[in-house]
Amino acid sequence: MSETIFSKIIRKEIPAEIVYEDDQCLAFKDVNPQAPIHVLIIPKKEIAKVADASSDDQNILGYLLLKAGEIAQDLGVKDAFRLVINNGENAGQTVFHLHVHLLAGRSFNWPPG
Ligand code: DGP
Repeated sequence: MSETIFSKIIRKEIPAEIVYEDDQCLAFKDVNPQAPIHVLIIPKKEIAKVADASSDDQNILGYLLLKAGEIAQDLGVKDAFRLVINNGENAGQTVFHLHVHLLAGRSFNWPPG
């Protein structure tokens, strides 16, 4: 995959409001928040989208969800949050480095738009 702006955020070449980091993932505030809390959780490994993940990525995919739950707890929203992963342009993906949106702090509709 070609590199995205998220690789630059991982390397700290451009700033981001980081809320969590370890050797496998990074979580930072979305620059265009869609809810009072809107955090992106990304693998440090460059995977363009869910559909491009392989069986080698099984652990990191699960890890991102576990971390999402922990970050929600740290942010005080563990009882009500929404996780979104857009896969592909027609599903709303604009940055082709896999990311989990963690949204909280308002009510959400179902079905999603
Ligand atoms: P998606 O549409 O699912 O690909 O979401 C991409 C998100 O990434 C979008 O909500 C805006 C956010 N975003 C794009 N560029 C930057 C950036 O440079 N910094 C931060 N913090 N967020 C970004």
